[in-house]
Amino acid sequence: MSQTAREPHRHEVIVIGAGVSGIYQIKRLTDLGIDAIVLEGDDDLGGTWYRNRYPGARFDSESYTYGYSFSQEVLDEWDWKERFSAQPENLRYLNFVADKFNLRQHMRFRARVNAMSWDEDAREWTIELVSGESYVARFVITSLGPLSMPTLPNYDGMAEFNGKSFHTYHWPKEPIALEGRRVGVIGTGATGIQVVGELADKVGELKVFQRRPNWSSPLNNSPISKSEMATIRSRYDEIFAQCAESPGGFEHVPDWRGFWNLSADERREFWDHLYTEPGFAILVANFAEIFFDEAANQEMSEYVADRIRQRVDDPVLAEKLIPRDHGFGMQRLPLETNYFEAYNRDNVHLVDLSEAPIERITPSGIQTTVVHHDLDVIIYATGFDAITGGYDRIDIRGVDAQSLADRWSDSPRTFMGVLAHGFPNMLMVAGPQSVSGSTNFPRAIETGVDWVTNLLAHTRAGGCTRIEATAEAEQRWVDEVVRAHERMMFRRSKGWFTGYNSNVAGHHEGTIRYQAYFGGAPRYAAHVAEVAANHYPGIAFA
Ligand code: NA7
Repeated sequence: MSQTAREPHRHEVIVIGAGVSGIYQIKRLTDLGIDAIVLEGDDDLGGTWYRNRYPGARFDSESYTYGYSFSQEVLDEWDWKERFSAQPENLRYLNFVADKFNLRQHMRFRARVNAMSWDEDAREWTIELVSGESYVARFVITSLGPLSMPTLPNYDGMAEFNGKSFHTYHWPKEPIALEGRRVGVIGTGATGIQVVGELADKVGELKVFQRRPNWSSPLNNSPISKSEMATIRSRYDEIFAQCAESPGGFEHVPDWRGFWNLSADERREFWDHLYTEPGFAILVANFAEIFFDEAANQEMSEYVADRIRQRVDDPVLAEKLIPRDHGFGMQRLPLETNYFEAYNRDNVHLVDLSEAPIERITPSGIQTTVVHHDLDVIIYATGFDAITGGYDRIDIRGVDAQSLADRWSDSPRTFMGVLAHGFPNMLMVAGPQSVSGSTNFPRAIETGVDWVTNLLAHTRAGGCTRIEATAEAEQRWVDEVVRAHERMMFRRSKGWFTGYNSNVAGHHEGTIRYQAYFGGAPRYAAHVAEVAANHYPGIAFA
């Protein structure tokens, strides 16, 4: 039926975002027979895995710990083919899950939400799309994704570049001819490091524009054979139980022997082993002291620096690739495949922006303060307005038309990352100050979706039509988030974990935003479970 401006579409629940969390959320809601739909801005489902099509995009989490755990059928039927599966396969997986449960029928694509406002009298949200269409719902569940708002630098001349240029998040769907081309990559975060490792031997010339080096260690990916997959399948219960016990939501668990109980030689021997282990083992199966004890962290950093020196032929270049302003694991650790070896190739060059910053983009390349780099393609791997960016781009107005973006301008404030005082009936999955930004994402979102669904069921069963976190409960959670954050050494580092982004006003160095909960997934899960078991203290039902 066509819609006029006076006839909004009505549903009891509207979910915003058809990524990893939105897919599971709509499954849970429709299983309960709730009238719910998903509004998705893109033209298909998949969120992060729909968007990030850049070469080298793949999981840093073991594939079988990233997949959903909620359906035995999915676990039985889906075979992971690589330990760290790549974007095309990950998108196929999400489509497989959505199609298996016929979830597409509940999704509206090209439905980008522009604004939403709370009507206190009606106890409803009105949601306006960019297209002008509108929806009304009793409850809104935001599953916006923590990394869905890409940010570009603001260099003069960016629009005048004659070649192709794009942010990695907007990598085009159609194939790009890169063979023989002169390609520039700006940014050396997790994304830039994946791109460089993948493209080094596929392009004519690759110039990597590095403002600050990042610590990075090997991903150690490998294929998963049929028989290995069968073993994994038989161990799923154990694997997910292990993830639930690990602070990061991974199957790797910290080593509790005690950093200082071992000799320096024993520690090095252990790290030699971890360096060849898959994924985040080197971070999360390491001694916990490296996150809290400066001396422990320094020794670990020196170990990884030596590894970089061993892998990069040119000793001067190797030193430029070693971070000096933060220790190992103090920002989100990128995992790499042949990243450091790429610099041993004749066609790959590091452009150290700390020596000569970018002055402007020209029609034919990048001008630094000392030299012009001729380029055919510029890849912006410049990161995201993380965790709160997806919220800030929607004009969200709560009680008395207060703006969520204004309320969060210094730092987000939430009750367990799920509710915000002053914004009734808005439930966040993977929201700010939950653990989803700080741990293995799907493990945390399954906790989040289940919790939100149970809260909704509880609210409906009690005949209530309005829920809101109290100001006191929100403040208590913010205090807990700050406490957990202040314990971590990385509180001083410049990365998206602490809300730093030089391209976003108010997110610059020196401003700490308490974006995520760093108390660990088990503590978070226990906390939210306790709140539910005690009939939701801190939430006002009406
Ligand atoms: P990140 O980790 O935020 O990295 C962004 C990179 O881009 C980082 O190296 C930045 O340097 C660099 N950057 C940003 N702006 C500029 C400008 N203006 N000039 C030069 N360099 C710049 O984003 P990623 O996409 O790599 O990773 C995000 C997450 O996605 C990742 O953690 C995974 O969870 C998936 P800086 O360090 O700020 O000096």
